[in-house]
Amino acid sequence: MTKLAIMSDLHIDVNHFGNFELETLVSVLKTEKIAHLHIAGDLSNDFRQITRPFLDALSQDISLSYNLGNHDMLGMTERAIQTMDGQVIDLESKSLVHLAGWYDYGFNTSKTESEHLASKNFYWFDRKLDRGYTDIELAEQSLQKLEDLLQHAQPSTIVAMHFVPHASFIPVHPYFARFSAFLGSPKFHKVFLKYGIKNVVFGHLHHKHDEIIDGIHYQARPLGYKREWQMVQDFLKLYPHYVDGPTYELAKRYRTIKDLPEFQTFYREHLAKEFRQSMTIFH
Ligand SMILES: [Mn+2]
Repeated sequence: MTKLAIMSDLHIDVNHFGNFELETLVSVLKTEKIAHLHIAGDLSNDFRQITRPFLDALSQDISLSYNLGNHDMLGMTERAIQTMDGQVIDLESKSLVHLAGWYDYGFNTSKTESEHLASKNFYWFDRKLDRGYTDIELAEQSLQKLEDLLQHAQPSTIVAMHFVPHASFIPVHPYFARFSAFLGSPKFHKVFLKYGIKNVVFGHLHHKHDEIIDGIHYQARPLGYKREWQMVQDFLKLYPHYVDGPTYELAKRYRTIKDLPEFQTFYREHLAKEFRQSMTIFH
């Protein structure tokens, strides 16, 4: 039996990961007796300079794998992305299939492809990526890759991916609706059904999800940015007088407390818990 933990969206550059964060993560993995850690994308915006040294350090203590997220692809050639994308890992009693995934605008059918592309090129992070194919083509390639990887899948096969595989997880709030086209594709769910997959873990959204759809157990426990962390909410419950303005302004709320000595102490005491809550564990 190989105990597997899946995490995603660590964003170690924005979240300023240093030795304390690395050591705390290793200690949580040891406490939980995790034999293999998989990271389902978005480690940082700089794979070579920031992510690689982190993975090298982490792999001293734990068996490790990862798939790319959109942030990891910044500055990468399409050839490097394709080479790294899509693997099957044998973990004794189960296997892990992992890939990045992509989007085909299928979560927002209210606009044309060219309208979606115009929005993307105006504000979306992925406008900085140079992949050389249309999003529709990239999603098709990813779905084909998934089918190839699932040829020998067992019911015990676990799939990890970065992008969102079902419309059920797409936020309906109007503020988020404009991003929905770039979050994933509903076609991934159909492939999982075709191959009898029972467990899928994804990331990208920075919202936690745990839901069974058509017999497929979908789980997402992304770490996300510090301003989104559970400990920020917990801290503000304990010190409500620091709540300044509407609580949905996450960035402002976090800026108010981040340098307080009380929060610094709270951070060190609660980081292990935050990491533990951001792991999906399979026994
Ligand atoms: Mn992402």
